[in-house]
Amino acid sequence: MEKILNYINGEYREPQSGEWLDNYNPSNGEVYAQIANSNAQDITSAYEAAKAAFPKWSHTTIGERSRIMLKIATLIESNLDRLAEAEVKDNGKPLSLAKAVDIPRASSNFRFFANAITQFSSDAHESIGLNTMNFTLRQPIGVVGCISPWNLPLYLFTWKIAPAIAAGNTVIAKPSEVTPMTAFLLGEICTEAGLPNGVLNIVHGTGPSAGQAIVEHQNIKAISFTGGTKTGEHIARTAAPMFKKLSLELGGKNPNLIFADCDYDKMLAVTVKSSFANQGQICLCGSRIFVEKSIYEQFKKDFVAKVQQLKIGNPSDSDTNIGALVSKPHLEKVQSYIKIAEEEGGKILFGGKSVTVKGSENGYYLEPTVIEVYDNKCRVNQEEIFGPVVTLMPFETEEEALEMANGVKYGLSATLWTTNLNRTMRVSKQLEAGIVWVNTWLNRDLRTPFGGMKDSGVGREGGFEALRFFTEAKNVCIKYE
Ligand code: TXE
Repeated sequence: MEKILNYINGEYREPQSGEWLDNYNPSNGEVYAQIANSNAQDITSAYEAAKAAFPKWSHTTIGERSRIMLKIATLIESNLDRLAEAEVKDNGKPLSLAKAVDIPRASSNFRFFANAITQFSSDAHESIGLNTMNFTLRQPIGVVGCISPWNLPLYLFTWKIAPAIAAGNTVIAKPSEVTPMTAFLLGEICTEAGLPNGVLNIVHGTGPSAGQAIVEHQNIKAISFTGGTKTGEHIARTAAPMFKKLSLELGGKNPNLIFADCDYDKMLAVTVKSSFANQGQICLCGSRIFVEKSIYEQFKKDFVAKVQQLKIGNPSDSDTNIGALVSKPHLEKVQSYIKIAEEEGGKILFGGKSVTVKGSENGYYLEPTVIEVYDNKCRVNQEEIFGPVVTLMPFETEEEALEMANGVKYGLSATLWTTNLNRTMRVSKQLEAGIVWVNTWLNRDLRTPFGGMKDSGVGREGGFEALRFFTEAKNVCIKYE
């Protein structure tokens, strides 16, 4: 059986514990690989490699760093099929999605930051009349930790690694133990691209063991984490006494506000996507749909009709719209929320049941599920489900829509559908979310700040924000005569 090894100091190594974890293919429920179950000893080895690589890498010219990163981007592209197939096997997402989004985006993460670093600059402040000149140095932090989740495995893994190494840091990165395969393959690509040994070290294993060891390590001074809010809270508690820099991208319970004056057909098509893309397992999916009362009944009918047409199937089939959920425990978690919705008086308008796919009978498939709820305070509207489940509710006024949109502990993204410019401005300004999309969804320019408010996280990634996170600002103040 295939083994997923750690990539430390440019070479593949077995875990020091000698222990392995099962790697499941969610589309058929079978174990198909063994994952290194790493512990603090492996993190120490990775740290030693990263520490040794740091002086040279942090003094490598921007041009050279950029050149290597562009090569990694190109190699990801030329391995598109292999990486996409690996992602599908690990995650259960449709192959068409992995080919169109996940893998190309992983490549653009490297390409983008390879270019961004050539434009990154710092400030100078001349204290006029005082013969003093200040300038800001932006220096790499040293060895940094990147911890990523299972929903967009290579996409989010590279979203952290690329700015970290572009800025001159060396990295210890841990992908989710649920979807480690593409991170494992990235090691090979980095070696082929000529990334010096120790600049990127990829360690596999569970959160409480390998992940916790990264967060607890005294000399890893910055952690970039994407995952669940509970885990983020735990990481913050662990890291705070060591005064680490933290970037936390956590959960969401994103609202879709649909006004009667929107472009209806466009809204309908995009809302199906924003609800169910990647089986609803994207932190930016719109899981609460609020519709203006005058078009609510029409929307309900049209939305359910469109959702009915989505094809659930083996992720490798070209006509599959909805693949498998990532794991059995996750499927069970999502199903438990459908039960909660029924207990709370929600009305299942469509879906709600698990699906048996011919030839993949033991896979983790679930119907896309649409639930009408009557109170925004119900648990299915307050807690992150992170699956193919959305709720519908009508609203009468803009104020009511805003109150419901903001009436959750999360604040990651929001989508607004209207053609009224005044409303666009009013509502965008009042939404408690790090990202507001108007008449679009998941439209990403990598230069823009990305992150959430409230329990959705701390800090922003993307563009120069990420390069600022992965550097220390040092002011140099020169007095001259
Ligand atoms: O994520 P975890 P899980 C949400 C979603 C999901 C829930 C739990 O609601 O149902 O979180 O998912 C590592 N120290 N999101 O349990 O545990 C872990 O190994 C250091 C939203 O899978 O947060 C993995 O690499 N690291 C989300 C990563 O953290 C630790 C995406 C994320 O896993 C650790 C995924 C520890 N103590 C889930 N414990 C989003 N915002 O996109 C775990 N990890």
